[in-house]
Amino acid sequence: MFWLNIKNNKRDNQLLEDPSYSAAVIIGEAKGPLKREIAEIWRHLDWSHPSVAFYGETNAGKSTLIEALRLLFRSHGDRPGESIGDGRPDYTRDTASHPCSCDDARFNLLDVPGIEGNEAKVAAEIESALHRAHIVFYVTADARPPQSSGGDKGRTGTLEKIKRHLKPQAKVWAVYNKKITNPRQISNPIVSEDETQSLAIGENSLDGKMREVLGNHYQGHVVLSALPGFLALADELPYDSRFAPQREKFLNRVNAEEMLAFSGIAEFGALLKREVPTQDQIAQANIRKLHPPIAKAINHLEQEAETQFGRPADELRKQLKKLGPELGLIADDASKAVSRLIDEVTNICIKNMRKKMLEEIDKGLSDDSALKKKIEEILAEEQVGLAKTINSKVRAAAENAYKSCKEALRLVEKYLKDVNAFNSKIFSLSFSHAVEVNTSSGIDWIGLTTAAAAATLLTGGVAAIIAGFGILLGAIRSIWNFFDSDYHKSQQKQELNKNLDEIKPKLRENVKQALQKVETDLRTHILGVIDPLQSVERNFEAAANSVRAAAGDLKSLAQNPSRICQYAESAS
Ligand SMILES: Nc1nc2c(ncn2[C@@H]2O[C@H](COP(=O)(O)OP(=O)(O)OP(=O)(O)O)[C@@H](O)[C@H]2O)c(=O)[nH]1
Ligand SMILES: [Mg+2]
Repeated sequence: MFWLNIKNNKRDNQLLEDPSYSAAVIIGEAKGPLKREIAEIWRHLDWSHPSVAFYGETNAGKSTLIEALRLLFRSHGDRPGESIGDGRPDYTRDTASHPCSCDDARFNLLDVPGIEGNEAKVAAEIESALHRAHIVFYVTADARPPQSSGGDKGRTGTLEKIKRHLKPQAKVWAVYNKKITNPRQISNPIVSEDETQSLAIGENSLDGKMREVLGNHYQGHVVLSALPGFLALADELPYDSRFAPQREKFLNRVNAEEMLAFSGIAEFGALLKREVPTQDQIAQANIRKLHPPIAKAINHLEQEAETQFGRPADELRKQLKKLGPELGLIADDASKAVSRLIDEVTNICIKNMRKKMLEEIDKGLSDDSALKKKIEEILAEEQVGLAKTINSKVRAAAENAYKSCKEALRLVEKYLKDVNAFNSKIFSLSFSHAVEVNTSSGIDWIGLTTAAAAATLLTGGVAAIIAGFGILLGAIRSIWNFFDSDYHKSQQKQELNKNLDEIKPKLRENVKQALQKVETDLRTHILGVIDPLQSVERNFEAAANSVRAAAGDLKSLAQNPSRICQYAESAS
């Protein structure tokens, strides 16, 4: 996973939260290896000379078969049999290319090192030979189908290797090389009934398994016996050839024609000649080689588009559809709580004023100007008191709303974890960041704990209340003359009560205006909780689309042979 490489780098980690950056990284990380792989294959492609590769397990008889064919096509140089192994694995280490001709057909026979030996030593040679080949013969000395790993993760089965190596080939044949040691076997049919069954009958036969892994590019199987074919054709062996005594042994029992007929080499040579690819087939076979890495990159990009971006975005969208109305309910609750405060705080304020002012009247201050001063002080005190009450009660309402929002976000997060949206590290980072923007600062969320609270949330509101108190002061002053000492306390009280009852609706109106501003601010804030998450959803959908588009570009590339060639050429 690419972010593991760079996770310790803070700058890159921040960039990772930006899905468009991550998408670009993912696309770059898919295209880099693709270009390298394509360039490597392109380097080995041969566009003019048809090449026929012989591939298969070590010791299967590939080199022996090629020796026999070179003799058949009279294209052998000196010392026939030199390339044949001595029975130990990995005899052929480097791919040998043997030019042959038959009538007007010219082609190369590629003697490829064997699989299933010490493959590390020959893997690169096998790969490059297969890149070069236009048709492949899978040579096996076993009539049974190649084995798969059977789920053993520790090793790659022969069948899996065949699939990986030969799937990109345009045409693949199987060759069963029947190894015989005794010349007497030549009088028997080359394969037994059991072997025929094992080669061709049913899904679990050699043909069945090969077709299963290679599809219709698999052409079928051929039976032959390479060594008798070679020995029959090797009539000019050097005297010191290790095959001379073996040839003698066979010729003592059967003649060369019988050996050749038994071996099936001549028929195989005829088939090979028929199968030599034309120029068009060469080009098709070559272009086919370039497909698997493109398909791999497409597949990788499509998967990444969904796991990293698409699926998390879909799941988040589903959740936001529910979160929107839920925030609406939370905002409604907060509104109700704030509206309820209108009467509550107005009543408290009037009650306090009434109580304190009546007390002052009862005290019977000697000087009426002292009483008036006291009344004005009470008014000023209650003005501050009212703002404080409003602040603390609004804060409680906001705290409740904050808790509900946090809980709603926690449920969204839990759901996203349950549906594995957080498997995308990029998404998990972005989501957590968006939630943090909303919640990490606790109640500072809406600036209520700071000294700036009144200046932010309550700006309009407090100003309205203060302006309202001016009206109250005026109203109280209108009954100033009742506070002269000529009036009885009971009269003063009666006037004050009357006056406060008149003031009350005006104060209520002021409080209402102040709280309406609070309510709007709070509602906007609660509903706004969804905004950063909506941005996450949009950004991830856009990132998914850009990775999908990159996969789409590669798909159209894969469908256009001349563009593939241009791409490969520029990659090289
Ligand atoms: N008896 C018998 N032995 C054979 C036959 N074909 C090949 N052999 C023997 O099998 C051994 C391996 O043959 P090679 O042709 O070198 O096998 P290879 O597939 O090229 O092996 P690598 O180069 O290691 O991949 C040699 O000792 C051959 O003599 C056959 O038809 N009959
Ligand atoms: Mg060999």
